[in-house]
Parts: sequence; C-alpha cells; structure tokens
Amino acid sequence: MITYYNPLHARHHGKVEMFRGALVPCFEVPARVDHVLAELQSRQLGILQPPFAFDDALLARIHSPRYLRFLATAWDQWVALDAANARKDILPSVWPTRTFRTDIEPDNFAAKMGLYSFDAGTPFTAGTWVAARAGAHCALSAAQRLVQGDRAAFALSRPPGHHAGADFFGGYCFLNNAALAAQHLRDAGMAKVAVLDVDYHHGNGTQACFYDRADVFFASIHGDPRTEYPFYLGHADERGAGAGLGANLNLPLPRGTGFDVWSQALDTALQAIATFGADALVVSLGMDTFVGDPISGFTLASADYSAVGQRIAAAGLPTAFVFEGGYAVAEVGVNAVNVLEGFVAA
Ligand code: SP5
Ligand code: ZN
Repeated sequence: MITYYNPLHARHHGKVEMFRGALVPCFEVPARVDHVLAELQSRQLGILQPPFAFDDALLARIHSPRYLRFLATAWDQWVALDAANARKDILPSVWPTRTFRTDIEPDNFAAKMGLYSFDAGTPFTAGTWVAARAGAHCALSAAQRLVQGDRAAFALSRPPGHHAGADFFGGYCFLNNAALAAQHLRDAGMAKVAVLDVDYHHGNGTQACFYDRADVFFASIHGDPRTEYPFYLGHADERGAGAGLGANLNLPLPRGTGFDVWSQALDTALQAIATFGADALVVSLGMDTFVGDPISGFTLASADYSAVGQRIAAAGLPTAFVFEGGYAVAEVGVNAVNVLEGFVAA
C-alpha cells in the first residue's frame, strides 16, 4: 500500500499537557509514528512515497483563513512576546465560552490562543505548524492516490487531526487531515464520500466540518462522551442537520467495551456507509481502542486489528487510511499495521 509518511512529524514535539491540575508529559509523542514506520518496513507492507505538491489553498477548503493565518504565525508571535518563550511550549489558558464574542480576533496573544482552541492538553510548539502542514499534505496525497485509481493508501503522520475543526485546535490536533482528504475526494469528482472514525475519541472536528452536508457521511465509534473526552459532542442523537440530516452516525460505547460489541458497531457503521452509497472511504485510524492504551477505555487486542482491516476491506471501497490517536507507544506499530495487513489480505 502506498504510504505517505510525514518526515517532518517530529518537529511537533510537545513537552507537557494539563491533566488534573498539573502539567504531565505529553502522550502524543514522535515515537508513535516511528513505531508504525518500523513495523511497515519490517513487514514490507508500506511503499513510501513523497507527498504530491499541493497548494496551501486546499487547506482553506476545510479551515478558515484567519485560523490558518494564526497557526502559521503563532510561534513567531509567542517568541516576539519574550525571547525566553522559545524554550517553552504554548498552552492556552482562557477561552470564549457561551455569551462571549468570537467574531473579533483579539490582539492579545493568549486571547487568540483561546479563541482558536478548546483544551489545555494540546501544546503548540516551534515545529507544530511545519509538522501539521506536511501531515495534511500526506492526507491529501493519500486521497489523490484514490483519485488516480488505487484501492487504498495510508497517510502516516502526526499530529493527528480529527478533533480539529474549521477554526480550532485541541485533542492533540491542529489540521483535520481526514476532513481534508474527504473534501479533496469530493473536489476531485467523487459524488459521495464517507469518513469512518475508529479512534477511541469522538471525531468532533470531522463531524462539525460535515454536519450539515449530504455529500459526506460521518460515522464514529467511540467512548461515550458522557464520560470520555472530548465530552461535549458524540452522542447518538447527533444525526446531522439540514441537508445533512441522516448523514451523521455516532455509536458511543461504554468504557470497558471489548471487540465483540465494538465489532458489531463497526458492522453497523459499515452497513450505514453502504446504504449511503459512498464512492470512497476515509478511515480515521486511531489505535487508542487497544486494551493497553494509557488514556482510553476499550479492550481490543492486537489480533483484533487484523479483523478490523478485513471488515473495512469487505466494504469494497477505495480507502484512504489516516493515522490518528493511539498512545500505547510500543504496540501502536503492530496494531496499526495489523489493520493495514488485514485490509490488504482480504
Ligand atoms: C487524537 C486523540 O486521540 N486525541 C485524544 C486527546 C485526549 N486528550 C485528553 C487526555 C486526557 C488524559 N486522561 C488521562 C487518564 C489517565 N488515566
Ligand atoms: Zn483518540
């Protein structure tokens, strides 16, 4: 399977995130992608190719211009405040919640950070923009591969993307790689595209990007937002709005869910995608459903991921896999490549 690997991913390397009143080491680390790359190479599964050259204007098909301008300049703004800032990550500390205005971009840098984010767990570092931008180009390239007729392609990148919305970052995500891939497939002439999000966490950003659209179906299997991050979206009654009513499917499951029940949800999602009549599929491939994941609550085993790949392949659609979460670092390579190998074998 052609794999678009983001060689700049390690430029995004957050030091700490806020957790229970303390700054703790980041879970979303460069080694995650290194392990997937090593496993692809040892099984001779991924054929690495450099991404296509894309105009950054494609990023604006999903993200707002002012948000993109902020991401591109945030680090320089931060260091301009105080040269000593160059040794620290940026974390937001103030947010415009209900009743505040978001139409005016403040001049104050901390206020801008809050305007464009939704949690304090997503540090912005010196290389965040460079890494996220290159990763988005990998996701666009995987989509382009499908346009050219390939059965499947893989975007191996970080930071992940599915929590990022049109104009906000959070949940370790800055640019919504899966949404960009889906939009690129639409722009290339595929009439109907589906996004299947199997990350442990609800893909709130992707859902929000397509919630009122009938041309992109979003299906997600995730921890119940009543107890699980990102908390404020991902309930079963969110079925889409306006023209998009019926084109959003959330399958929240309780902490502790194992493969028996999880795989039934997968079949439900794939059936809905078939009924929708998608021409292509984007998979938000989060591996944090693994039993050993340090921040998640499902109990899938490494061997289960081969079956996941097989079932996705059985949908018979051109499929772009986009790497998302998964924080059991030592196992994330085996688990992700099990999905891909299961897909290829099917
Ligand atoms: C892409 C992705 O998977 N993003 C997930 C972001 C989750 N951020 C919140 C993490 C909360 C950490 N909770 C630690 C529980 C340790 N028992
Ligand atoms: Zn996740």
